[in-house]
Amino acid sequence: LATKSVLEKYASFNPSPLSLKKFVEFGRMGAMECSKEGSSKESYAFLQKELPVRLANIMKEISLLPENLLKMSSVKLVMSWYQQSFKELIEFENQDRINKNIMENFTHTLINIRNRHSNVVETMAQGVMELKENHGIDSNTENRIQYFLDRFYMSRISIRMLINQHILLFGKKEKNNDPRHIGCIDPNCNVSLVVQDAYENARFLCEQYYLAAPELNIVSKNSSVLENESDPIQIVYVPSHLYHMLFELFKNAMRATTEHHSEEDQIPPLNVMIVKGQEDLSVKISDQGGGIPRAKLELVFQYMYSTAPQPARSDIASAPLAGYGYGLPLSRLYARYFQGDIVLNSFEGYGTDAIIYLKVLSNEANEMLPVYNTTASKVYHTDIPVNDWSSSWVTSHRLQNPTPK
Ligand code: W6P
Repeated sequence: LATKSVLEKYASFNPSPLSLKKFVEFGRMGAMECSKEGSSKESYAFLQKELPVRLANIMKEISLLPENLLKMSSVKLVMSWYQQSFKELIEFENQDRINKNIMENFTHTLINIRNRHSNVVETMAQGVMELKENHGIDSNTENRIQYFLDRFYMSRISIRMLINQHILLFGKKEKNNDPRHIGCIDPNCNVSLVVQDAYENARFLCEQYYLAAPELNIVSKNSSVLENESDPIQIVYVPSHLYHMLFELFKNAMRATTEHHSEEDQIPPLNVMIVKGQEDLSVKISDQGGGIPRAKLELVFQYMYSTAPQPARSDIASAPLAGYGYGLPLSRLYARYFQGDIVLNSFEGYGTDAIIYLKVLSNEANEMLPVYNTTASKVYHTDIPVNDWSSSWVTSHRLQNPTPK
């Protein structure tokens, strides 16, 4: 009962978003010997409140999920992890006489939390899949779950970002960390290098499965007025996030291309364009994989669509390239997390353009965080308004009822 009121208290605060610029400025202070101790205490003071706030906000939303989903053992398990982590964090409440011992305990607690939550995505996905198998999901429920999972996974991405930064900056140093990185942020992330790395690894999977893979062409244009046209394109970013998005898009592009041209002896290449403008960094991956009907485009970002029993589930070897997993919806969340996006444009009968947009300016790259409030809770309690445009065809493609904001 005591924990419940503490939860209410923290859930009543809005999360405080940080920009990539703030993360970097803060991390640079922490890297200097003269300010390291002060920075670590400041980080502790911030996280000691901010982490319970972010946990509490999303825990309140979990509790609004459809009843039969809350009954699933996997969802209960996830909830118990959140409760345990919340409890461990608020033990640091009111410990203002911060000493070295408390700081080390805090870092250990963060490492523990990170490990405890490492299988949250899979476990939550299992709950949704079981619900679908046992009860079936109507389109209202489906929309609510989509709305929830986007917010839930976004919250998780943000919490892990905060935890990782603290551990990397103030925990025990691991040897193989790039000294130019600020925690997991590369202030000079070379986009082309990450593109090539993601391509090579997707290509390896593709060749293993299809014994062939499309080649890669890259065209870059640095249009930033602050830089030379010949300068390599770099931005302040989390390389692992960018890699995750590119790897996922490459796998999809390769699969479509290789299957679409399986009867031919030539596979058309993937054409990548990287452009840095004043505000936007754009990466376009163009494939000639035949495209997808426009009406089905949004489906590739839907968790419920991707959790449909997949033909390749039993065949481990084919799994990495088979079906749309959670890869695309999660990739789009990574892009949106720092105010970017992923957009798909299809040319049915020809191919698909997948575009990653990122913020060039690190002060504009603010965390996008779900806020628990009455607007959010209404989505779970209100039936989605009826369509006020006549369009019978939409129904059959499950595209009606956009989630109200
Ligand atoms: C396709 C389907 C898809 C999804 C994501 C990225 C690229 C592609 N190409 O045909």
